[in-house]
Amino acid sequence: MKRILVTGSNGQIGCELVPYLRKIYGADNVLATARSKKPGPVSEGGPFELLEVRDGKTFSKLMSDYKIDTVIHLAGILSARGENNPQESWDINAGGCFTALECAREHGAAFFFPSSIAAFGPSAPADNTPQVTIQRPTTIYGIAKVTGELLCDYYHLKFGLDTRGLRFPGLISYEAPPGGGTTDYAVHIYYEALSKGKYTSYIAPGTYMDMMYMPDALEAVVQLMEADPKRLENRNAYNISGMSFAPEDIAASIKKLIPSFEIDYDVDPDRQAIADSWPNSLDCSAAVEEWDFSPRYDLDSMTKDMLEKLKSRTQECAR
Ligand code: AKB
Repeated sequence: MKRILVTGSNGQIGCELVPYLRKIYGADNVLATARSKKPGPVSEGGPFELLEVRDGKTFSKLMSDYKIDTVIHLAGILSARGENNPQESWDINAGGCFTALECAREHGAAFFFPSSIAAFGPSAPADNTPQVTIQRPTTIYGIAKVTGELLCDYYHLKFGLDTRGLRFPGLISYEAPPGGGTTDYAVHIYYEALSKGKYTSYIAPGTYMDMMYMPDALEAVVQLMEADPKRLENRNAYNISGMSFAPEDIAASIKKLIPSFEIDYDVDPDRQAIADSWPNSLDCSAAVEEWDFSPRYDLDSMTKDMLEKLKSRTQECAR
């Protein structure tokens, strides 16, 4: 990766990945793109251009203008929001991925695809879900993710494109909140632990999902993109996870540091149905064997860091 274009740069991953990549590869070598310009490090810390991911003409021109050799395609609509407008979700998620792959092919660029635990459905084994298994998701978001994975395989086989991807679990971060996901509760809970001392979970107790702290996710993207291509057997996307927990586990972890913290439940049937269709925990051995995936954070170390970072941000804002 020498000259990188990132789509969806204002999103939960993009707003942290762009500054992270700029630190490693140099600010001028990371072009952030998004549908709108927001003040902050993404648009002000290096080159920024407006880009709607289905606009192949502008996409291709930006790739020429900036001599791009790697596309990190993050733009997309998350799972729960996707169910409110499946047509739009398909159009942006599957259509945007196809356009981005075509531009990468045209310019001979490497391509990163963010798949998800949503690429599995209720018929996949729920525990220790294998890297290669049945993938019949029941959300439009998951269907677009499987499509993206298959397209990555296809472009690699047919055109020799250097495609690489990760099946992201729920990502927990403090820089920008996620929007419209099923795993978002695991971010909101930290904000409300500090602001209200309690949290009402829309996900039921006993619902296990894979999760990961953002610093591990950022490191995984770079590690995978820099991995020796000869070692990579999977060109669609790799299972990755930092931990698997249910709402009562994250509440117990917060309680160790905020003893008065309380959780209760008001389950949202729509998001619960999505969560129930996803794996409880992924088998990440292919990522470990093929590119040395090794996340650093477990639930308690993540909780400690999240609460510290959120607290210091609140104090800074109050000053
Ligand atoms: C979502 O909940 O939609 C995302 C995901 C797991 O892909 N966080």
